[in-house]
Amino acid sequence: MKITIVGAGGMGSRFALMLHRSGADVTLVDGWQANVDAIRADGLQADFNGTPVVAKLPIYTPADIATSGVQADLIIAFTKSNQLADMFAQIRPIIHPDTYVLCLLNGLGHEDVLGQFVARDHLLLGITMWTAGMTGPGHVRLLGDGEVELQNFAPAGHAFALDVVSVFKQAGLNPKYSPDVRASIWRKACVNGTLNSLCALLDCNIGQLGQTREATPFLREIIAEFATVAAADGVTLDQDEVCHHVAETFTADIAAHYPSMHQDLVVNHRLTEVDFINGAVVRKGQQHGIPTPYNTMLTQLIHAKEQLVHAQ
Ligand code: NAD
Ligand code: AOT
Repeated sequence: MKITIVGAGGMGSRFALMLHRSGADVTLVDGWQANVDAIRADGLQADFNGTPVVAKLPIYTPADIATSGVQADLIIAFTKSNQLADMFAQIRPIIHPDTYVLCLLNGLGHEDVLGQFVARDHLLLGITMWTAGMTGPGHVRLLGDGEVELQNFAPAGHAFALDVVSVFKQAGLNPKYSPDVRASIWRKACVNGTLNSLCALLDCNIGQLGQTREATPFLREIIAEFATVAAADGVTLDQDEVCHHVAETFTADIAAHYPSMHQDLVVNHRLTEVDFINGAVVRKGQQHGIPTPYNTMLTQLIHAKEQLVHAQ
């Protein structure tokens, strides 16, 4: 299976490295010129659980890929949410009728964006509990374990989704075929809707958030709003189970992780994905007449902080 990963940031690099080490044919596409230049010059450099690893991988800019002759059986999307539409508009020339696209971004509603570029029966959706962080152009830190849940968006994609599960298993990515990927996506959105925005606002990692007295009440209120809106969207979430799932991270290996929204806003002064996480719940709540005061305030606070740090 020829795989092209679009978005060679922390997560795209993790998946590229792990797939490459298992023998898969992997090509990268990235829009950050300094990152492309660094990977071309010195390879992708990773701190892989404490071991320095270098992988020589082909990498193209979105403008170059159209004329590169690169063929992909599978394109894995790993941009940030706010980069997805623009990236896919640029790489459209490499999406052929038999190309599948797998979206593993955090957040809600990406199928609407990708549906403009790929047929429903060639779209796969999923989530991942792996983590990653960039430490500079061409450099990533990859710690701990994780897993992937994925499913074909339409029945015709079933066999290919199983092939992807098998390729990911070979790479040690701990994949599972999800029987209900919309529920998987909402459940993961609850992880990000609590940990990402709170850690970015409080400037702390997951473990430090968990040590505050407010952490559990915050989780309950935010997740209750997610669950009410999800139900109106046709997805049932078990609130107690999801609260437990999120709270487990407070004392797990992942406790030292600074969520990607913290990396964006606090460390790199970049615009965040909040409109696709808490903000998406606010918008969907409005459509269904469901009040979402916690998610509204979190979205507003993140946007205010984006302005204060002049995020771009
Ligand atoms: P990322 O920010 O590391 O990379 C995304 C894109 O932004 C890449 O094209 C990258 O080159 C570019 N970029 C990164 N830093 C930049 C900088 N300083 N200046 C200019 N461009 C820069 O994104 P990610 O963390 O890999 O996340 C991709 C998706 O995966 C997101 O939807 C995210 O929420 C999700 N996710 C992330 C993690 C995590 O631990 N990082 C875990 C699970 C899911
Ligand atoms: C995360 N982190 O999803 C992953 O940083 O965006 C992120 C992210 C798995 C479990 C807990 C947090």
